[in-house]
Amino acid sequence: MMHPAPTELLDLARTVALTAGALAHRRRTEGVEIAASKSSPEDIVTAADREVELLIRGLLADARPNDGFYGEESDASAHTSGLTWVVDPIDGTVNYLYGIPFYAVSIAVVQGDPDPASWNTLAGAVVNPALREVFTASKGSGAWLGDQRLHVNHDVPLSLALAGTGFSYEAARRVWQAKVVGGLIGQVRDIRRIGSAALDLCSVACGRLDVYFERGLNPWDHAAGALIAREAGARVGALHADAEGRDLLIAADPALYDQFSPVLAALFECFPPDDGPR
Ligand code: LIP
Repeated sequence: MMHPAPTELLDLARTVALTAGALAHRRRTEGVEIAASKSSPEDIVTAADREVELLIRGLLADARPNDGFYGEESDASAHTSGLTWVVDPIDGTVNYLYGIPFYAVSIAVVQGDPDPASWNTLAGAVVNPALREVFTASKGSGAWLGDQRLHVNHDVPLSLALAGTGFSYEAARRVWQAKVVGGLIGQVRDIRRIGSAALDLCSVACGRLDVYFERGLNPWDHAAGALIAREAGARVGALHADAEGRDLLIAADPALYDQFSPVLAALFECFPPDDGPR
């Protein structure tokens, strides 16, 4: 089925993400209200998460009524056009709650179903409204921060790599993730926990991080950021030849990826996750 050029889809993603970012930022200044908790008491959703997703969903449906929608805070809807929008209205919700200026609106459009193992990501926008930063990419047209073209850091030895990662809303998994980080920290330059997978991936794209890895991400956390990292020259995936997904996501310059992934695999051997298959 014919679809618009990725650059055209990117214009829509960017416009909607900027509008949504402005609303999220305004609600932040007005005070954040926790609406509910989800998988655990730590896993909160704010009234703004829901309001921003509703706004995004409405704007996308007006512009492209036959596309599917797959968002963090509402029920999915199927496509008849072959395209699906994968949306995280506020990635970094805990940062948002605490007023830490590292949260983002993340919007991607994929060809096919919203499954990282099979989707073809055509365009993505990640907007950090607190820092007025707009990260974008469309397939084959590179990655950008505003109008600055992005490239990942090259020729970084593992021992000097600044590594980003994240922790789950499930306590048992956090304990396991901390063991892995404990085993890794002596083998890299240092670790950063930014609190938003979308911004972690954009940080790899713009060279603020050399490598990022996390286990347990949802498709909406990484859909746009993974394309932005890839278009900046990163390899994005899991261990071996696996595609990125809930089990694991790694993003880094290909040469660093090849140094990093065996180290992570060895740590997984040392500390087998106690929450099911890797
Ligand atoms: C967050 C991710 C982050 C992860 C958090 C959480 P949310 O997404 O972006 O990488 O460490 O546990 O999943 O819940 O803010 O959309």
